[in-house]
Amino acid sequence: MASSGNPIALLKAMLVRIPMVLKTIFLHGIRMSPVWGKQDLRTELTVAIIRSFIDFTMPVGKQQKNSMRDPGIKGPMWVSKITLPQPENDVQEAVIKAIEELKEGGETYDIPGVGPVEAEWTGHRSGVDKNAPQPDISEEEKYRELRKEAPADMVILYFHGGAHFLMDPCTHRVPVSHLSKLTGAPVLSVRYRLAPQHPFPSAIVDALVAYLSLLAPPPGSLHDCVPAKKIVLSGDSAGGNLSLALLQTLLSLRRVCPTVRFHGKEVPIELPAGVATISPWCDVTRSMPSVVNNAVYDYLDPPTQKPGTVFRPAAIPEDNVWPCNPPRADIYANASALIHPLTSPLAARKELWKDAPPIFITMGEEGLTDEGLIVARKIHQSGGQVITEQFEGMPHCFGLIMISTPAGRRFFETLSKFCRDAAAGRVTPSPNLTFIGFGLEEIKELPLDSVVSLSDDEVDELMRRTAQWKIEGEKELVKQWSEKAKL
Ligand SMILES: *[C@@H]1O[C@H](CO)[C@@H](O)[C@H](O)[C@H]1NC(C)=O
Ligand SMILES: *[C@@H]1O[C@H](CO)[C@@H](O)[C@H](O)[C@H]1NC(C)=O
Ligand SMILES: *[C@H]1O[C@@H](CO)[C@H](O)[C@@H](O)[C@@H]1NC(C)=O
Repeated sequence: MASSGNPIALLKAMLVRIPMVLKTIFLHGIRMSPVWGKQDLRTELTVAIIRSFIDFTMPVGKQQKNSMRDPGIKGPMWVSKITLPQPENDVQEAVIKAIEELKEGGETYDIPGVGPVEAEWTGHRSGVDKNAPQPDISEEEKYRELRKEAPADMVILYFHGGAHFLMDPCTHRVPVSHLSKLTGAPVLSVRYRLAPQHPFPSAIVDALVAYLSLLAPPPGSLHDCVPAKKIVLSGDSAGGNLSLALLQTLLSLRRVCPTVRFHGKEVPIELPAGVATISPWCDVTRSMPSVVNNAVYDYLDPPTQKPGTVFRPAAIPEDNVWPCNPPRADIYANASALIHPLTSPLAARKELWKDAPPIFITMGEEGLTDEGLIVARKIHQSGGQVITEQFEGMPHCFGLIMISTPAGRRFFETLSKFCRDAAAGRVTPSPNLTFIGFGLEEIKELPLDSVVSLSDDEVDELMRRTAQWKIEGEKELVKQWSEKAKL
């Protein structure tokens, strides 16, 4: 997000933000801030600063590159970089079978291909200060050291967030190693393919390769075989979305393709112990009211246009990444696939959640709140097992960013407890949302059945309306594009 790695640019970036910071402090001080009573000064400043760095007007390739800057590996973490070797095409075939089984009609998508998948085993390293360099040992030796400090028999398979086109495992090492510390589990953090270069369903293929690699380690793996009942899927934002999409893929494969050929073995598709999602992005169409209503607490702004107007592509300077050929209305998927259940978990029919393992959903009072609550309600009403938690006034993924604040500590406590309980088969699902008030002072239990006023049908209608609007918009884009190509 920062503008550049060089010190002059960094200084400049700080200087231009001084007036904004002072204004925030001043308004907070005189209790005139719009979030007074729901955010403390630190949270409010964090939101304002992150918001000021988000710049969706840069060319997409540049946004992507900036967001993936590697901060290096230092301090209290072990990171062992691996490449999961390319399996047979059967993994791709399996994902396509799942998509076809779940689809409604005319969804189109690119055939993703299957390749090797890079990932990072991530764990906590004790007894070193925050700038300690990683020792100069092999990746294998790092893995051994990591396992000494993360000896649990469970594994967390982690998918980073970033709207499906930004960020990288390298940007999530701090919170991910913290999660490992609290659970005693090694975390495999996956470098899945990103849009727009690799749209839906490439990321799902990579996620499935990573999952199968845990169940049936390919030759040369550092790890031993991990039983499905000891794997917890986890992810934030788009990564939460991806972990739910992987779960839906597995659930649907159990119906249509119960074993997948993987590095010469027929691997039975078994379900993970649980899925722990952090501010999950469940509605790629971004049609729920909280996207607008909670914008004041969040650094993610609402979409700039909505159905009813003429669709216009975002005003982003072109580069070799975006717009793509043929053009799409959406970075992640063809417009026709936007409300496929594997794109938008929110679109998944209720009965699709019935056989799911326990699911944990934690969020703030943010743009994505409604979609998280609606998915939780669907899972609960379908007879599935869910634990849902919301923090008043907190922005998107606050826990990962503000680890050492009281809210961040409370966030990690329940997240890590869920992961441990899931792997031990002892999750107690709840029909209630646990609502944690500002300052952690008041904690309320609210029935999931009534935390969102929109009915499932109204949700469906909103999503369909946006998707239809983007489908029309995309048709127009493709038409202009092919006319231009003829000239
Ligand atoms: C995942 O993210 C995509 C793209 O942003 C979104 O369309 C989709 O709804 C999300 N899926 C889930 C399961 O949340
Ligand atoms: C759910 O919340 C209601 C009150 O809103 C409470 O009476 C009930 O005990 C709660 N149930 C659980 C399992 O926490
Ligand atoms: C998205 O799907 C692929 C594969 O079916 C097509 O080749 C593309 O033309 C399509 N894109 C659009 C904008 O429809």
